[in-house]
Amino acid sequence: MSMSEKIVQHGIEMEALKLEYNKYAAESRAALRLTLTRIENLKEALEMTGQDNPFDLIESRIKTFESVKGKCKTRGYELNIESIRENVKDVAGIRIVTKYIDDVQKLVGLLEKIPGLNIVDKKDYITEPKPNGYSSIHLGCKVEVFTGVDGSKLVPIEIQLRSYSMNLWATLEHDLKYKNENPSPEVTKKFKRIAEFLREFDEEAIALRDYHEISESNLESSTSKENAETIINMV
Ligand code: 0O2
Repeated sequence: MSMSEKIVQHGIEMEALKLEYNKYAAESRAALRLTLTRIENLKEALEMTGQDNPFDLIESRIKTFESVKGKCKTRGYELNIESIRENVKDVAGIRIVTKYIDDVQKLVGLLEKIPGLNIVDKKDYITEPKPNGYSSIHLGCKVEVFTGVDGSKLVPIEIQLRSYSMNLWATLEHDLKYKNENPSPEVTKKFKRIAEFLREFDEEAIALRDYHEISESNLESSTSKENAETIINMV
């Protein structure tokens, strides 16, 4: 086969794979919709309690074909639909961002209770951040989707949970990696330092929140004590 024939053949194969991927992406979208509804229901139920809500931001996306191809290439996975189904577990992805770092664990505990979410894998990069400083919790789930044509299927979906500051770090680092695949060691070192600094910031934020909550409850109890004393004096 000549070089130009090979290029044409490759183009035809990629078009065929893209069509298969689009079908798979539709199943992933269905899994994403079901899961988002369950998460929104949980968020609303928590809001009804009137207590501080651990959810701050909920985002979702379906990986583009280009991004899946890139992941297969960098990870050395074969480029066919069976391999994508088997290896790329984050075609459907949800990201939950919390204000405080300890809200992440609270939410994981609640998500674990959602029936039908089927958490099959948990990667805790908060307890053990990646060497570059990346910090989040990734939950690998298998969501049952009924497709009229093929019956029911278990479709993988990844839920990422992280604090505000971890989200800021990951967004900037992702952006930089996108612009420059091989950042210099100096840049990598700086990102690691920023990650450490943000970890301290997260700990301080919890301390401030708890200090504020304790002062508020002291104030409330002293106010109610004063109120009670005023009422007794009036009697
Ligand atoms: P996008 O644009 O978000 O789709 P594995 O078992 O290793 O395959 P793992 O550990 O869950 O799975 O992580 P994986 O597959 O490397 O990355 C999944 C997603 O987590 C990434 O998707 C990122 O969103 C996020 N992520 C993981 N590691 C890093 C990191 O070092 N920096 C940043 N900024 N994000 C990270 P994509 O496909 O990279 O991007």
